[in-house]
Amino acid sequence: MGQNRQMPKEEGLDHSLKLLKEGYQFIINRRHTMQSNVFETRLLGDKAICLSGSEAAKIFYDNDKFKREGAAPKPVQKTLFGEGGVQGLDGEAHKHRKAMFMSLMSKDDLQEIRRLTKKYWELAATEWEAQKEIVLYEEVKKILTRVACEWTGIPLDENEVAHRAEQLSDMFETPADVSLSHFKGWRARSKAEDWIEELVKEVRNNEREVAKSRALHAFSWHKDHNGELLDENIVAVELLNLLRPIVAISVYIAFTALAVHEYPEKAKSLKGGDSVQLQWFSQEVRRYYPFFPFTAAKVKESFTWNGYEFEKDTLTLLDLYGTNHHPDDWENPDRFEPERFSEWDKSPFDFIPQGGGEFDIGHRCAGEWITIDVMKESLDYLVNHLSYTLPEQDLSFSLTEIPTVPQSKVKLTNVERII
Ligand code: HEM
Ligand code: MYR
Repeated sequence: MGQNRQMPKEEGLDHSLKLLKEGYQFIINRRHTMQSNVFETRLLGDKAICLSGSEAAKIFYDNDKFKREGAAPKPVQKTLFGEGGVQGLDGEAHKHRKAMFMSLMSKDDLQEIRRLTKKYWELAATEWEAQKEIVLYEEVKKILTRVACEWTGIPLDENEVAHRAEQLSDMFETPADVSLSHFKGWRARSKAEDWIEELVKEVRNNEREVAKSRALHAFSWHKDHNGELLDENIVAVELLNLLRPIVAISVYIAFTALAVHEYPEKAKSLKGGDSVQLQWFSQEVRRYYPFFPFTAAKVKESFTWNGYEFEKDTLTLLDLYGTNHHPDDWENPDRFEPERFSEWDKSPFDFIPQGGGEFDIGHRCAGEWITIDVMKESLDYLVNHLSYTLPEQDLSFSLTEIPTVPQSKVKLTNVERII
């Protein structure tokens, strides 16, 4: 046992506004100036600890050291996560609820979502052929809204697609917004919860038929670890924990199209649709481009690590983007090199765009396999089933806005299907 050390510390009353202003670079900037993967700052009026890199991630995902109850800030709960969902549970309650999600991730479920992804790309592309220009990010949100609803068993009228796509994306586009548009996210969540709750009621009253294999059925009839049906609102929150993030894959798909454009030499290997090449390219998109910036937990019981004291209840952030770019974990982290995944050892702690650790007993993203499959299917469609031109546009993306997409949202012209 070594001696206790003083944790590097950023002085000052509160740095929440700086976090919102510096975005993806907030933790990286301080890691550099303090030369430390662990430091203390002040957020939301309280002491907070920031962690980066795979060694620190191992600690963060130790269930004896960290808990999730009360960790997500209110604005994030009111827009992105919802209240009472799996993200804020611990122990047995979490394990049981997480199993409800993971039961939908079988081989057949994944094959079904790939089938739907291909089907709705094909449908959309047919329409794009008649249009002068499309905005890919906005179009893909609609494709994935159709995919998400059909995959979960949620009915969706043709004339409802654009509205629901906007509602579901307002929930992930606004959580870190300080302007009025943050409230678009609140409103969207409240309306969307009403929409889904109504469907859950209908299922429970036998007024709506839904296949047993679909999430709407599974979640509506799921019993918690005490053998009770979930509250209707909680079922709605959890169904939205499927719908919203499936639509959010559109951010990665916008970056995928950008990567194909920016790294044409690397994209050559994708011609022919080899699954391994599609996998490495998609993994590198998830590592290289910014999306989910950091995740949050609270210290469960006070402990000491590497001589630093972690005091009970301290808010702790793990830098996901920064870990994916950490020079201790990655060679030339700021180069886009899909082939690096040929040698990756599948560590659960260094490549963590959707969180790290374990799926079943930890908070690692339940939809990581879906994300990868939907990205691969979309990448294959872009590269091998479409031809298009990228007109003059601003494809730069900000590292200070959370979340971020290319400025122009990726405009395409002359879209044609390759049949
Ligand atoms: C949790 C990112 C897609 C469902 C998470 C976490 C992150 C994340 C960072 C939290 C990890 C942690 O706190 O340790 C992403 C990103 C996605 C994505 C960047 C890309 C669009 C999906 C999809 C689904 C999904 C497609 C479902 C279909 C969930 C659920 C949790 C979660 C249910 C909570 C898990 C838990 O608390 O145990 N995701 N996710 N996500 N994600 Fe995703
Ligand atoms: C999802 O919808 O769950 C997937 C992607 C959402 C990314 C949204 C980025 C904003 C995250 C805010 C920080 C949360 C800290 C606990």
